[in-house]
Amino acid sequence: MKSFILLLASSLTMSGCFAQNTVCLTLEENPYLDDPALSEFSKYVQVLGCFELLAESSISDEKVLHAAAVAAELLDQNEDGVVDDQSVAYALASGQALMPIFEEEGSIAEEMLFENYEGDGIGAVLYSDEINPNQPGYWGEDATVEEVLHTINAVGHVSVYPNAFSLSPGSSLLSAAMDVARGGQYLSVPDMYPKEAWYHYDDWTCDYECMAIEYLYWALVTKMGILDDPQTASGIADEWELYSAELLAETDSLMDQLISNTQFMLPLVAPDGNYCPQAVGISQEFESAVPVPHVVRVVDLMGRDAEPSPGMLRIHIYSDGHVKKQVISPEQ
Ligand SMILES: [Ca+2]
Ligand SMILES: [Ca+2]
Repeated sequence: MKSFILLLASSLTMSGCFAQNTVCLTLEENPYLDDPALSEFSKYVQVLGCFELLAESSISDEKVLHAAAVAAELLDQNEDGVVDDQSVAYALASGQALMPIFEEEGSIAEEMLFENYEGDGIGAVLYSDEINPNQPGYWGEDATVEEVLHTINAVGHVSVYPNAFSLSPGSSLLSAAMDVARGGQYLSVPDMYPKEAWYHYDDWTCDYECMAIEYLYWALVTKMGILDDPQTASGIADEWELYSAELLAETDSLMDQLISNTQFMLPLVAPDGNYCPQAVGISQEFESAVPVPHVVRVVDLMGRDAEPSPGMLRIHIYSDGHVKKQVISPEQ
């Protein structure tokens, strides 16, 4: 057992895990150094063949791997190493879904990206001080779950299931549910939301589509249960009132039914920052490789090397260190 734990620990170190979280994903060098939009990044992780992360050199390996683990967990909820929804995997891969991680606003990497990027694979960005591997997804501590969800939803679910998740007004089950949640169909932020609204985000820079992607995020993390504590509930109340799965089901049944529909395989289990689907394989491999102790030396009572000899007491020394006195009977 002790050896197994050591083996597991060393295999994790090799995959770049230095924290208490277990992350079996590999940090690599930026493969896009020739692309002017992406050349200022140095760290890279590729997740399950469909989601890429690029980070500036100053971002710790632990934070980059945390963001990668969260992406993997959201895409592969049963952690078997395969994206649960292959249609979403295909949409993310063909849309070149990418999460950039910057040291701070206005960093060189951010400027280069905004000036030169022409793709549609970026749904959100992350900054170093928004990442806390010890509090995955916890409001005010770790924005990783939110920003990665935005990207997966925007590049994946919206295009795979447009009738369900299209973002424009009057286009989908999502937009219909949001119009109820906000107490009306507001193409821009109203001066005042009606009293009965439970989703009342008031950021003027966030248009209807942006409101819809935020609404989808709130509903998903509510269902995951990671908003369900008094501090978070009061902290988010000015934007979103439904902090528990029970409240969501009672109050916003349209959205609750939409995200619970198993057809869409949306992530409803909160990431815990640990992602290592091959862990089972490691333990099985190790157990079958446990060597059976065998005799490595035979000595006599004086400790001198000796041949087994009928009737004589010999001491057998085994490969795992234990010793056994043995007398071969004369008949043999
Ligand atoms: Ca899976
Ligand atoms: Ca996990």
